[in-house]
Amino acid sequence: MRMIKESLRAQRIETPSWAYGNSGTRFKVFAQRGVPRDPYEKIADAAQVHAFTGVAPTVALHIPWDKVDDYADLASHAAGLGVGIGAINSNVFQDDDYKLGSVTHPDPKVRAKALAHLLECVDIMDATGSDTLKLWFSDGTNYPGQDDIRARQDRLAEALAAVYQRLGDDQRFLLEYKLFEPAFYMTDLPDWGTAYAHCVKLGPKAQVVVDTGHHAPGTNIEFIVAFLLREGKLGGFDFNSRFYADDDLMVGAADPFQLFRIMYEVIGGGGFTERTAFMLDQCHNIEPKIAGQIRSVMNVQEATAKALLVDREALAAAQRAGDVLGANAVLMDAYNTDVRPLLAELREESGLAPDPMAAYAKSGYFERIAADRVGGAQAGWGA
Ligand code: LRH
Ligand code: MN
Repeated sequence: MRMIKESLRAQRIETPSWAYGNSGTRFKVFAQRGVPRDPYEKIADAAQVHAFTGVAPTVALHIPWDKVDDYADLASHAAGLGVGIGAINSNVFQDDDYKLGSVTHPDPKVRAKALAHLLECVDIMDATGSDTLKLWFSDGTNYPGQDDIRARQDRLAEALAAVYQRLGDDQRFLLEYKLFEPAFYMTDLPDWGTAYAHCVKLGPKAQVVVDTGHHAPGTNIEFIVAFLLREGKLGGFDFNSRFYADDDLMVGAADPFQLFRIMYEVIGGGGFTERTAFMLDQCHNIEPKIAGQIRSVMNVQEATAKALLVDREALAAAQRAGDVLGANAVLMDAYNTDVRPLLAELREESGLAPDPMAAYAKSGYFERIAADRVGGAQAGWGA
């Protein structure tokens, strides 16, 4: 049990700055009281999640949603609150010029504009001390014949090579794939295989990020995780959950068993290290945002604790013996174990309240920001 506790104490989950801002769907973005108006306030909210969970010490930024005049100052603001700047996320999906694509656009001028933004994000990494760039492209087409699939792959490869070239020795980029949306016929980076192939060609500083909401229904995501780990190409996760499409709901909310199976493969594949970026990528469209992040971090902790409890010797023996039911039972025993008392004990041993949700609610932080943050423009996706 001591080993399991040590592993859980060493867990690191990164929260996304945009989860603290307003978000919604094409139908409606419901504003909430107390929402941050700038990246400084977003980071203050993220610091609360770390203060009550102890395992969320970094915040991912999204550019230009988190554009500031002085990124070094933002990083020291974060440090002053006990958190650090994590992955820098590029955004080449909201500018009118990118209607037909960004780095894959038929027009070389538009491609150059998109590349310039990606390189600017590396400059921001230098300024914030971040070592990870996360690249997601909304690029795709809506109708067959709209553009040449192969030519777009050539353009994508060219841009990725230019970004790869610019990376510093201790920097890397994580390439994110997504099956569809906003494109509805063809997405230029639709699946793990396409992302993997581009990353293998580029080299060790290019890895794949698995967003758990970006697959076709029924996809065995833990297989992808096991395969990418075997290849040394799993850079990290964008954790969230979904019932239908890219719903960006709280991780583990829609399918806690899937999250358990994913963490089981991460641990078994040697991926439970600080080199794997465990990031949340969620939108709290209707629920309180800071509490939603705390709940999400706890969901990852619970899935991880259960995965760490798997009796791997017994499992390997049952697998060797071809004992199908026996093997499945070993895994289900761990999954059906209530790990909440273990995590509560671990928090108390770390000087934290056993129940972060209750402690945060009692802290009065939300009431304070709801009262203070009046006026100004609430942060959002700025679309
Ligand atoms: C795209 C995505 C990507 C982010 C955005 C906020 O769906 O998952 O990771 O840039 O959400
Ligand atoms: Mn994502």
